[in-house]
Amino acid sequence: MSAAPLSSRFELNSQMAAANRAAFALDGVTVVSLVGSSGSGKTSIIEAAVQHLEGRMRLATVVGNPAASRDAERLARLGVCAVPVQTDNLAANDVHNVLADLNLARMDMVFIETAGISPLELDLGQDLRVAVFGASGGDDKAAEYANLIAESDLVVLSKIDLLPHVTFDMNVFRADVAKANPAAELITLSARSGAGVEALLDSLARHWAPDKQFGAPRRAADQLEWFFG
Ligand SMILES: Nc1nc2c(ncn2[C@@H]2O[C@H](COP(=O)(O)OP(=O)(O)OP(=O)(O)O)[C@@H](O)[C@H]2O)c(=O)[nH]1
Ligand SMILES: [Mg+2]
Repeated sequence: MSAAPLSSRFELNSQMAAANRAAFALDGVTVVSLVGSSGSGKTSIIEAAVQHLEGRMRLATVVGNPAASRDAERLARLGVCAVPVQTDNLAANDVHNVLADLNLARMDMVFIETAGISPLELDLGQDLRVAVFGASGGDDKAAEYANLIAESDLVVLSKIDLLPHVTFDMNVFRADVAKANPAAELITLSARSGAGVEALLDSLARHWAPDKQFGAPRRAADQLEWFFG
């Protein structure tokens, strides 16, 4: 069997992403994808966010990677509904296949974690895309992944507690982020210490999109203190 041409793969993924977006909107759930290389710190960021929120918000997660069940177990230990998808490259179709497991009607927010950065499958039906980098990965990664940053709403540099121990020029990284996407906010945080996690949640609240095309009535951004406050 020959592989589908790239254009039809992109088209198929876009259609599934649109179907996901409609399903998320129907249940009034905001969906944030965390996209970044393996080991950049995505699961740790979700863990830190869950701990910071202290139950003020009902979260579900989809984790897509070749050993996803381990990440899902980490999140489940914190009481988060976590659905693993064993794959190298999470696509919108994979997310669609697990929608029923997410209990969307009972959720406020869904995080989707993926190390897949193929432009063909970048759209999973999320409202916001966060590009994740780790300080230990090097200050050249914003230039290397400029296309991902260009397609993202936010950029997170995690593991900043490691900055004293690694060679990392923040000015270089910051300038490359700004060059790739002048509109993207850069948030620096440490999932280990918790520094910056509140700033990330504040930023997500600012980007909150209550008016979805097909959506049930949503909470307006200025009514979100109940879970971010
Ligand atoms: N020092 C430090 N280590 C961190 C931090 N965040 C994550 N780590 C470590 O970095 C490693 C990878 O973190 P994960 O959160 O599992 O990374 P990931 O992006 O989810 O990785 P994949 O699921 O494999 O794509 C783990 O050993 C974490 O303990 C941080 O803020 N500071
Ligand atoms: Mg992970």
